[in-house]
Amino acid sequence: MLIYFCGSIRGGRDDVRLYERIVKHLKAFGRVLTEHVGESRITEKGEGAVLGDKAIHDRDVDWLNSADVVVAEVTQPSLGVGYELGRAVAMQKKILCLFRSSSGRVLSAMVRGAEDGSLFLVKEYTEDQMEGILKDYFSALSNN
Ligand code: 6IA
Repeated sequence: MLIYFCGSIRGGRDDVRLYERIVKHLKAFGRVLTEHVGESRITEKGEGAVLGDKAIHDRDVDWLNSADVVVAEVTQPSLGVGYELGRAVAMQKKILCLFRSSSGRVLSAMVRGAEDGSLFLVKEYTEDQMEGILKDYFSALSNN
């Protein structure tokens, strides 16, 4: 199982510790292609960048193409995550979006409204529910 995890980078790194925890749990279900999203050494300022933007884009789109599942933490708004989700929908990938309403934010209608009850799911959660939500999602996948 190849898992593509999306989380904000230049959109802001407020949730990087949570991304790191999500990536850690995702590793129980498959190989995470985008582990760097949860690495705190990668900042929105560009520290830790080794590739140019075109190389990052092209590599990420290739990874997205190869992924079996896309998991996105969408609480921190990010153009890149929105773009990845749009591309993933066009590729008919299985997508799980995770949103924390405790943030006080209201999720974009273009993400919330993409929910279709099968391929594209949006789950509201609190941090302590994350592990259980991932377990339920991946065990439902393996039963299909
Ligand atoms: O617009 P954003 O930067 O918030 O977009 C974040 C999303 O785009 C993530 O889910 C990543 O998969 C992807 N992405 C954006 N930037 C990068 C990147 N390096 N490396 C890999 N994936 C990326 C940029 C690093 C630079 C800021 C140091």
